[in-house]
Amino acid sequence: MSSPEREIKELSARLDRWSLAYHRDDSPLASDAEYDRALRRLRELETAHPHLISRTSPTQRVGDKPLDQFTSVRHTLPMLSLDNAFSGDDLEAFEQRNANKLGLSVLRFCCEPKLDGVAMSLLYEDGVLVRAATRGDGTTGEDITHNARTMETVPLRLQGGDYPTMLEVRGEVVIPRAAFHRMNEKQASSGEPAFQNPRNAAAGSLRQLDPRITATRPLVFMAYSVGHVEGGILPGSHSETLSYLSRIGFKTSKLTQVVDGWQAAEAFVDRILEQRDEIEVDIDGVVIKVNDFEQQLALGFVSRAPRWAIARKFPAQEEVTTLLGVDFQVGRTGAITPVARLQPVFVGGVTVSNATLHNADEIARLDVRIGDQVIVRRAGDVIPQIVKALDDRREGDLPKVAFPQECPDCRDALTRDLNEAAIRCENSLACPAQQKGALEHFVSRKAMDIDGVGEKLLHQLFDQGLVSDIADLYDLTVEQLAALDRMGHKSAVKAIEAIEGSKATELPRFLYALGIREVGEATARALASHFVDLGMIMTASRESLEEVNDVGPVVASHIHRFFSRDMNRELVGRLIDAGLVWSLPKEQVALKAILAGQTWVVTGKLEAMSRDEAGATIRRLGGQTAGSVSKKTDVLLAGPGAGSKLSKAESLGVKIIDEDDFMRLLAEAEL
Ligand code: D41
Repeated sequence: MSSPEREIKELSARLDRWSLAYHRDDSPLASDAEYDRALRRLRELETAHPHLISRTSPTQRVGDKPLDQFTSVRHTLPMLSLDNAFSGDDLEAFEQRNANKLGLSVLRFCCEPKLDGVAMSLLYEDGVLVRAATRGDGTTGEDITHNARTMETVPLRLQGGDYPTMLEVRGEVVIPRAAFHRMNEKQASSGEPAFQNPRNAAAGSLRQLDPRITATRPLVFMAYSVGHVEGGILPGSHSETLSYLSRIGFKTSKLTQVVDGWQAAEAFVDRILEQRDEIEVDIDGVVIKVNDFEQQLALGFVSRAPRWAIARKFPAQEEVTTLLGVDFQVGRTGAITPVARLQPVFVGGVTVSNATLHNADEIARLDVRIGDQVIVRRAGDVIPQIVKALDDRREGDLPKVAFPQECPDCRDALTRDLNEAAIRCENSLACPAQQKGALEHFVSRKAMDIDGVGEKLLHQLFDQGLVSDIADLYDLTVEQLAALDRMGHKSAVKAIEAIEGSKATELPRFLYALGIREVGEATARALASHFVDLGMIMTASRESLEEVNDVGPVVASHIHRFFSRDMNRELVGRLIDAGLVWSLPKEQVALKAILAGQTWVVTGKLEAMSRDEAGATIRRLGGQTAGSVSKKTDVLLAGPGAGSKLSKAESLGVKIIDEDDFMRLLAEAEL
């Protein structure tokens, strides 16, 4: 073998291995830079020696020319559909039916999350991908080989040597929720219409004639079964088949479990349903399959669905309801948010009566009218959204949603910045809604954490003219509070004590509490550790603000503008005069920086301190904290009840410690 040929083979194999570790195992073996460097080297070699380019080379995933049209594909074995179950009772009946036929009493099931995506069939000849097809009507689908080739989770060549000469792998194409949101943000910023949900986005991405478009979409293929097989022997059960598929290079669900009896299957359903919001892809149920292939064969199928499998469906994440009206709320920073008032509807496991309409662009995009039937979606932890107005059901003329011309609270004129979707009230200093918003933010848990001064009390104080800005809080007396409606002497004392107690604080908290636009907790922390001193931040130029981690020109100008207003500088002065102090960051730096250079994530329930306190302690010891586990995480501090972060850390091989370990570490640091 010539030396370029050998190098090409070695590089291809290494890139395949790295790609599998990253995509299938969530456990990278190389940095992005290393991967890119190897891929670049491979491209160089292939450009110099074009006759050595293989169709299965990692470089051959993009660049195909667009098709003129799709061709249809007949599935050798039809792609069956699934019967539905909606309750534990349905599962009991499912088991009884099948157990009776087999002369057994209890069946062994393989349970797997039902991914809410688009089914795809992949055909491998001698281990090489030769064709990809959509499910279509189950008998005939469309050839989408050109698009499937662009997906990193679709192996161009199978791993290992023990595969049949002909192997059809079936599975679901999904888009993880986080990637879906990023994708929609990108669509919006380039003026393209947003996708309704991850499944529609996946379907639309697979249906492209131009594979260069598909290549930009964050599609993931997860295998769930084998179809046509020739010239080879496969394992004897479904669960073993899934392990086999993983071994030859496919991503499969890590949540799959083998159980005995329908009760255990229903318990699995409950567990998955509980984790639903944390699982990174949309799931619309659990598929329960008789695990043994001989039993499957004996059970057979009726019309288009196997008797041996059933989809236990979850409550829908999308429902239809009526738009009753739209309210306009003024946020803390003046942004006007339209909020849809809905006929209450049960969706994603909760009753929803409000949904966000985001902004004026979104209202225009949806072209929604008051009285319309609309599709509401609640998925993950996000605020319910309206994804579509069912205009074909609209009867007669319904009123359009009119965006207000003036602030619904202070009646000031509204403005819209160039390049910004939000329409705002710029009257921040005199708009009651914004003043109240600023007060609520100031006392909130992650800001000054003034327990005992809630929203209701703040509004009362504001409406009575006792408090108009955050510094006024520190002038309040027990007598003033006790004189308010529904306020006893005891709670008045408690509230004043809480206000007093908040005076000893930390600089990052204080900065965050000021409510500067775009300055969240992380930015506040970055500012505090960079500048150490508040005075330095207040007088910093835009350029020096931009030197702080993650502070770009926009955030820098918000900070600069905030502190250039006399009113705000005065406010800070009054707070300091009232006695606000923060532990000197210089002291903090003097703590042993035993965690310097480490990134920690905290999850689960802790006994001795809250997660936020644990995070603050980690940072005081020189460590960094992050909200989610990734390959950059060094340590996961996990208390009881830790969920997806723990399993992610385990799969990535991240060091995991419990609270006892953490307390020992603090003792060593003499904290
Ligand atoms: O996750 C899924 N969406 C999923 C779909 C799954 N995990 N397993 C499935 N198994 C089958 C059989 C039992 C017929 C092999 C399926 C589907 N079918 C399916 N997907 C679309 C229609 C049917």
